[in-house]
Amino acid sequence: MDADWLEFHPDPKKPDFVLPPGAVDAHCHVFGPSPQFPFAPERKYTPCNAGKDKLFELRDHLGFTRNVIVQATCHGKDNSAMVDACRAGGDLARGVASVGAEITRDELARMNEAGVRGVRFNFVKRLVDATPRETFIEIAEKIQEFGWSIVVYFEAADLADLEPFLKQLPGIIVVDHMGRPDVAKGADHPNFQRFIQLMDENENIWTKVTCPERLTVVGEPYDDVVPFYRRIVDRFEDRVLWGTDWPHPNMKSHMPDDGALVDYIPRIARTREQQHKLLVANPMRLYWDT
Ligand code: 0GY
Repeated sequence: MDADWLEFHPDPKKPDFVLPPGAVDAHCHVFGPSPQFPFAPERKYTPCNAGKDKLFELRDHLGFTRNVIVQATCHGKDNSAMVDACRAGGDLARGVASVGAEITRDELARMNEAGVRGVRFNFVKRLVDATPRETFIEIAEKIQEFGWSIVVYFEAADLADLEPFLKQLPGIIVVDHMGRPDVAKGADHPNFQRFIQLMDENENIWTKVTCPERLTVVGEPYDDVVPFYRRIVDRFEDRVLWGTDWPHPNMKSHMPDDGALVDYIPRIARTREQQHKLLVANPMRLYWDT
């Protein structure tokens, strides 16, 4: 692994917040383990191993029932580790893949049968080399017959440029980590207001209210990110998802305790109804009822 790589928390606390029955960790990854699942030659980072057994152990420890395993860029378009984890998880796991335009219908069908229900389009320059938008459109068209959704990862400064493209995409679009707002600028900043407006005007756009540990400027317990999540959850409670982001790729400042992250949930989804939608109803509708 990279010399400055931070490994996931070895001993997360048991959360005080009791998750509702059937709760879904809708944003997590597996890394390897290599050499069984080698990392991609074109990767931008080399992580520690963090395989499915560890992920499922964490799921049970925290009190989740299900996982949505999102392909991590360190595995490029080789989805084997993620698909293997989905197969091992059975009906308790779903996946989101990274694919190229050359993907065939048979390959998509095989992944669908393993539990994959979406693709991820990544625009974060430190993670991937750029993909032409026409390629993403081609992929988006190919997945329609399977009813899959699309996860999009970008940073706040890129939203204005990406908006026309996002509006062009068919089906449900899920924006990772609220489009990574610049928390130092505050929730009233035009960039975050633009993101809210995008969700207001496009009912097919969902978001993950995830990763306070990445977005915070002041650090734990991430008080500065709370207003951002509340604005989104209060306004779009039927279009939000939550996940741990385990094993937390590329964290440099600190490694969060996953149990403490679960304890953060009632700060951002404040009623039992919001919590149920965020953790159960919404992810089930998107990833299991299709
Ligand atoms: C995340 C965030 C990151 C990495 C990846 O696939 C990935 O490598 O998603 C990041 O470095 O911000 O959502 O896990």
